[in-house]
Amino acid sequence: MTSRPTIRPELREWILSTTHAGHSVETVLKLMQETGYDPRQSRSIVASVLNMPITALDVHVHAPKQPQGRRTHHPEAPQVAVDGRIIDVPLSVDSPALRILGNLLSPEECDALIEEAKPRLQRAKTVDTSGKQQIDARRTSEGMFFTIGESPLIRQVEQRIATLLSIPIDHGEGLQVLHYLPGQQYEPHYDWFDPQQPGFAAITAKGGQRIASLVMYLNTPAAGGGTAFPEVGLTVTALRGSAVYFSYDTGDTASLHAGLPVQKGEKWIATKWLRERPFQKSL
Ligand SMILES: O=C(O)CCC(=O)C(=O)O
Repeated sequence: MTSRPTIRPELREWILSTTHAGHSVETVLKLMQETGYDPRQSRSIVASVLNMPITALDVHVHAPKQPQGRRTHHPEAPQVAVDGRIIDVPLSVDSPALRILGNLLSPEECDALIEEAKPRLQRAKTVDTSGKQQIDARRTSEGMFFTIGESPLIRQVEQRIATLLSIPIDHGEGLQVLHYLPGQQYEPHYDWFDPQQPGFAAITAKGGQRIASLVMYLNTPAAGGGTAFPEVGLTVTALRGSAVYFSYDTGDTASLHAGLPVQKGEKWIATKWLRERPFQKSL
């Protein structure tokens, strides 16, 4: 059994504010050693303050620095022809790089995605700090994941996204469909994985970091249910067949977003998260 080190409140505060400001655990340990802490003592203090096992620090300190992988291409023209469809781009934001995409899916594709998803819905989960899926009060919808290329419809949608954003299909996680009823929501969050979390290495071992998200609206809720970007001051209206695409770097706080509570009716979305490296084994 290891005893917990005694930590001065100012040191605890400094470690928390330094890591929350985006500095790595490695930097914190280096700075502590420069001011006289011995390496073992500083490791044990940092692990205790960040509430992580000492061994998890090795993930941060000794992990080989991965070169940044592939990025998505942001649609720039007001209209983009993909797969025989004209996709409208009525609104662009620079930070985060965000595009509203009109007419991305046909009404028939939206309805078919809902029907394929319905029998497999379960309470939606989030990824906890160790990389495990968990029930989370911040996310009260029901959801399910398709596997890549699972059906002709899924293949068609995945190919359209890959062409539109110039990113191979194998960089995508399986399409997730979510269903929200009145009062259900997804509280503000980031889609990128936090490198300070102990589960970061495990979550990103396959595919690397998330680099972009595409939220596609499969129906139009009677009231509420938009996607809010509080740092931008933007709420995207959920309209059947349209989507919001946004891309981000690790630590990009401008990409904070939330699924607002549905006030009346229901809301169906399909979300595609994209990784910097191939995420799928084979297609
Ligand atoms: O429901 C929404 O509008 C947003 C969904 C979302 O943020 C997500 O799935 O990551």
